[in-house]
Amino acid sequence: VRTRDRPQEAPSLPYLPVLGSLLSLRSPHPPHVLFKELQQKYGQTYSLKMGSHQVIIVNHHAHAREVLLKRGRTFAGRPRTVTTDVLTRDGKDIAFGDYSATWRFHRKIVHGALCMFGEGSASLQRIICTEAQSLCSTLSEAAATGLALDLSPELTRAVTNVICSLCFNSSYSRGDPEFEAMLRYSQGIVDTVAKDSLVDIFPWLQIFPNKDLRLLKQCVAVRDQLLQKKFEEHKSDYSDHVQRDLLDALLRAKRSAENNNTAAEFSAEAVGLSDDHLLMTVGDIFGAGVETTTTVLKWAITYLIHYPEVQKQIQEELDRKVGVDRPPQLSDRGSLPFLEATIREVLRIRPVAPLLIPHVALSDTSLGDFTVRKGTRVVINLWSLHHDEKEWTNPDLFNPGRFLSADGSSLTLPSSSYLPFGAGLRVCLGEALAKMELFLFLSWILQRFTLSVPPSQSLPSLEGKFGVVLQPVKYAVKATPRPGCHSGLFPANP
Ligand code: HEM
Ligand code: PLO
Repeated sequence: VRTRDRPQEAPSLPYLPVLGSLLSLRSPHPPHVLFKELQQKYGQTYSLKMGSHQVIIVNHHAHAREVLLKRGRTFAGRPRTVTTDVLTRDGKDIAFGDYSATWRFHRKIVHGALCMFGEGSASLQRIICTEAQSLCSTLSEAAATGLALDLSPELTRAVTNVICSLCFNSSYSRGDPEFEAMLRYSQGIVDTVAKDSLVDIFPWLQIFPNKDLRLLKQCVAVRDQLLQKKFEEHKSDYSDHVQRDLLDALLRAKRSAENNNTAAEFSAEAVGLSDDHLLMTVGDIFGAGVETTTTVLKWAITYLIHYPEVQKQIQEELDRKVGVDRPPQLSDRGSLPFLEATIREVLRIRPVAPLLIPHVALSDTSLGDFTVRKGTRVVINLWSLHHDEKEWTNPDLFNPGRFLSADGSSLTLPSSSYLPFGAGLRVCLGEALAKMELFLFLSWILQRFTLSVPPSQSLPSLEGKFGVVLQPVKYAVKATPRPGCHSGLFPANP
């Protein structure tokens, strides 16, 4: 027997019983950076143990594509962890729920509901532009008083109101106590859920007092109360004839399952339309809808402050193609390649989910030449893909031009080592929505303002804080109105 025909195990980090590879994972760097560095010693694809769980780390796009696309179905599972079980009532949601008929069904309902607001109808554009208008008014007020402003709550409210319209047909005004509570609980969840915390490695540790787990449970309780309230309101004025939002779409699916199938095995419960499932799905979309897009907007602004020449180039493109007499609209997307390239570059250099969400092998399989046993967790290190020196020149340099043709007139994809939204069966459900929001919010802001930090303040850190999403740090931004652009110049809606 020739050795190279024998199935191989992926190279493994050392591990101990119970502890797994924990001792090799102690590092001052966040996990995505450490996993990128470990390639030098173990190769692009290697394995390690988290407690008793076998984990494969993938750092190259060829293997990433094999996991997500070629063997997408085999790798479509999700692990159960202590923290995500707390958040999702044991995986009754889409993102952290295992591969199942229920998961597929919920994805379909959400997809349908998002399409209802889709690009075809003008309604999504109208919702986003209303929020962009309100955001710009806040920036104007701050500018008039000469104040620098922490943009984070303002951007979060704008983005929250878009997803709130889609999920619950409602929105928040500035200072709304429910919104303030949402900001607090959501940050608590981002800081603790799926964190590389010991509870996820040693489930038995949850019997010991654990500060993070306690905080997570408190925050989830507050979130659940909010979701429950929206749910009760929707149930009480639900009608089969109007579908106002995602929650109505979910309620309609539940009613129709209940009406059509009286047999127990087809009950709403059995097909995954229990109240818990509905709440967790809408909780996912609400949570994902807020935290991801807000984070990208914050990164975009942070980079534009660091690279004023990029900001200026976007503004010149806007002046040329849109002018100052009307606000930008989705139909301008094709004529603003430099802005689109900047959005792509932000998503490359600071991926929202640098390790995606872990996948799980649903049966014995392989990855390249390596054997993979059923139940193995697979972590795609998007950070490595997006910072691969063989694929990107100066990967740590922020350079939107890399996504443009030589004459700058059209968009390109210079490398296939780029998957900001994942791919395959588990691809992000909100990609189209997120791209519309990023385009409209950034174009509205940059048409009217130049962003900088006050002279007394140093530039914001580009390092970011690793959690379930990679967030930039907090800092105050000075928005200077651009000559010729007044926030009240044109009506909110194109
Ligand atoms: C999953 C990125 C915005 C809903 C994901 C994944 C990534 C991602 C990398 C994981 C894919 C995997 O595990 O293989 C992003 C980025 C966004 C964004 C970069 C913003 C720029 C949104 C928005 C929504 C959303 C606005 C809601 C409408 C979801 C859901 C999943 C997901 C539900 C789980 C899919 C599943 O497991 O089946 N996203 N996302 N995302 N995203 Fe997004
Ligand atoms: C964000 C905090 C919310 O309070 C709850 C929530 C729900 C869905 C999660 C989201 C959080 C973080 C980003 C996630 C999203 C599902 C898909 C998305 C993980 C935890 C990404 C980027 O994969």
